[in-house]
Amino acid sequence: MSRPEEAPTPLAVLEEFEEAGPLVGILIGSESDREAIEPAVEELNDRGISNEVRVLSAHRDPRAVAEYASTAALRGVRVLIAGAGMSAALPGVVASYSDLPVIGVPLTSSKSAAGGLDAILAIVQMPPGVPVACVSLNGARNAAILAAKILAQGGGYPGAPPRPTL
Ligand code: RP5
Repeated sequence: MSRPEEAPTPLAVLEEFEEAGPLVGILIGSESDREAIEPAVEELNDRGISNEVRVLSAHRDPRAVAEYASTAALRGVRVLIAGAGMSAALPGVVASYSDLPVIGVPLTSSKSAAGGLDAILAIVQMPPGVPVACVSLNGARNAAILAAKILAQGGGYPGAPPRPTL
């Protein structure tokens, strides 16, 4: 009788990545969101907290969002910030693919139907079991401060994989 193939360990999977990720991963749904998310980057940089910004749309590039979110913890990322406008599905989709805490930032958009209220509702109204923290409209700086507070609690959660030392 043949033995079932062993699943790869997290470290084996980690070897596929060229380098460890930062502590905070920031996603935005569009290049047009970059200016609005910049205060989060500045706040994290001021605090010496490593971060990266990726432009990935939940609607236009769902596979890339799934790949990023489902591998973030393995790369050592500890908190995810996701900013989007209009039908802002990004934070919720990210939360559905990752056990990391996700902070959503509703953003105004020139195309918004309700001055940003559409994005607020899309981010706040998550179904039970898939939580997303939501800061104020265009509250990128607050998202970074909240991320810093989460990291200050120990940078992990029960059962979290150890932070890689690549
Ligand atoms: C959302 O749609 C993005 O987060 C952005 O806020 C909004 C408009 O995107 P663009 O049409 O400017 O790319 O998905």
